[in-house]
Amino acid sequence: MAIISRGFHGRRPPVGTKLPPGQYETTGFPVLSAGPTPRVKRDEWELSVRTETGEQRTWDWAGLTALPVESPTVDLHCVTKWSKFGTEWRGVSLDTLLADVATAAKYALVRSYGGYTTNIPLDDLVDGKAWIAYGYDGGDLAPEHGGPARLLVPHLYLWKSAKWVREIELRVSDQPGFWEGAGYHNYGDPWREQRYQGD
Ligand SMILES: Nc1nc2c(c(=O)[nH]1)N[C@H]1C(S)=C(S)[C@@H](COP(=O)(O)O)O[C@H]1N2
Ligand SMILES: [Mo]
Repeated sequence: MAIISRGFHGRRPPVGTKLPPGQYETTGFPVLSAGPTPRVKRDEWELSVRTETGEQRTWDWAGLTALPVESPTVDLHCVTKWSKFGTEWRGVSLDTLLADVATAAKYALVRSYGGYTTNIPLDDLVDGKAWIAYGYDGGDLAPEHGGPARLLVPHLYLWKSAKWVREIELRVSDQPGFWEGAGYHNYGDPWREQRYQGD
């Protein structure tokens, strides 16, 4: 019988691995921010969803935290190659936020306090795949990690998980966000190693 190499050759990771190609595991929680941490007080914080017809829904802190809370435990994958397993969050599912929103949009452009933006297909924000997270590891979400609240879309590279989230604009046409417009991949699937345009 031939000797079979079980080495890691293709782009397809071994079945059962939690580590996408090119990533390494860290137990720390690095902070990656393109600018200074915006200090948004909870009593001034608001999140809006705006549709392609201009309809807008806005939640303040009391409104957000009155919604049903979920406690997802997820793995995080940053394009700078660290992955962190089993992170524990508290937040509101995007399914809950979007339940009463009528839209034919296919894309979302997410805007943060401080000016950061990122674009995500609307399909990737629904069906239990994304949250507005305001709790982390049993406590409040720290400002440097996006508190008061951030988007959490763990099946995509972590740059899609906009910290200090302020607005979700639902759009008929796609529009690149901050990193997507700077050469990063438009979609950013860590399992297909979609780091940069052309990957
Ligand atoms: N508003 C905002 N959100 C952001 C960023 C940012 O610079 N500003 N950086 C992104 C990137 S590149 C990563 S890897 C994660 C880092 O999240 P963390 O600092 O909590 O680890 O936030 C993402 N969300
Ligand atoms: Mo990142």
